[in-house]
Amino acid sequence: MRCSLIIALVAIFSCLSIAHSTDDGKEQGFSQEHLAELQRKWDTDFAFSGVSTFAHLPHVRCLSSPETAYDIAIIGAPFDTAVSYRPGARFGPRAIRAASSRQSTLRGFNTRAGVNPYNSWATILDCGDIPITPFDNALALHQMTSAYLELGTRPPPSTSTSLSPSSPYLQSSRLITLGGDHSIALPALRALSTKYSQPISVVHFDAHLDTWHPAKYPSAWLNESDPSTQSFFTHGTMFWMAANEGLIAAGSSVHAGLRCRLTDGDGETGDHADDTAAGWVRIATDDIDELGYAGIAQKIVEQVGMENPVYLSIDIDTIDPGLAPGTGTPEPGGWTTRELVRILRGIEGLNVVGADVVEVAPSYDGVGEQTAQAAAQIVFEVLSSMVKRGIAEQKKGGRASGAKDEL
Ligand SMILES: [Mn+2]
Repeated sequence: MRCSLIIALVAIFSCLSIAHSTDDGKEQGFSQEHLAELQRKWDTDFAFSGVSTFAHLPHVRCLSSPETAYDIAIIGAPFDTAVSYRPGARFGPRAIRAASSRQSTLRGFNTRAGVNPYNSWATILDCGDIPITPFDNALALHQMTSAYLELGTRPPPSTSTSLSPSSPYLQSSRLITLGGDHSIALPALRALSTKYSQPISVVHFDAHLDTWHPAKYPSAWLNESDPSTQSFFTHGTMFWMAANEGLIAAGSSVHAGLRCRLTDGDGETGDHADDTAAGWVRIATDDIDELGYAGIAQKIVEQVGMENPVYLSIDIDTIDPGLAPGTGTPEPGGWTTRELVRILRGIEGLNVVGADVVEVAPSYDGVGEQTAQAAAQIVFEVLSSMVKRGIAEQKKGGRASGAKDEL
């Protein structure tokens, strides 16, 4: 018995030893030259090859790999059971990833921003998707909140070195979520307000308010005989819930791109009154005709300020459905993709601590995947802004160690 136990232990340790040495090709007899040659020839992808991650970024299941550190993580939230009209945004993350395939380190320089976000100081990973139940929205909300807390509070790589950056911006990791319906913004804000111990300014691009009281939806069954408030959590009410929970910084949060119909007029008792009471400022889609894209960007920056922590939440339905039809609640008469991109460039200096691109529902998209491509472009612009602000913070004296280039 004892002898066989020893043999078994020896066998286990032998296996561990082999597994370890396989990680290090040198011990297996592979020369450094050979390994370098393999890397040079094969460790690359064309736009159309490879397993689909955002922009061919390395994929790690970060939620179950607590040792994984990053400055910026792409995370999918494939959730769409809180929608009021067309479902399908659970397939948004995979569609956006596929549409991002022409983005890579190799040709990633953003001429509008003057930066290549994939070849900079930042470690950027695709952390895969949050596994979210489609059967129970209370559990789904709990799962998403837990995931955002786990991923959003993880220290970036540079903070574990002796040359830890002095800039608070560089000391913090940040997430960009691929939605998913818009309700995913509630768990994101819960996590961010916990992380920063304060309400978060929200810059919300959307055709819709999303601050609707739950009773603004058919709610006759919501009475004392049915005390459940589960139906409160929807993709049109999550900012109402967030405001009630004190998660949103009143007076420094903005909607932009609005053109939705309202429940009961624009007066003191209407949807806008509820919205104003929660501290929001509204910029309509049509304001671009008077203000131009630069004027809209300026109005957002003036409202939010450059230092407040900002959650940037971008509903793809901000863009006209002629250009981005693959979405849950399309509203004709929106901005062009170029106009939205230029507005995003105009607000690039904000202190964005988290972001999402939501409501991409590929089953309604065109054969050219134009909606998913617009979403991938928007993620690229947001990434560029996050990296560009990091470069500015480094120049102010908070330089992170291990920076790959000066740009
Ligand atoms: Mn919307």
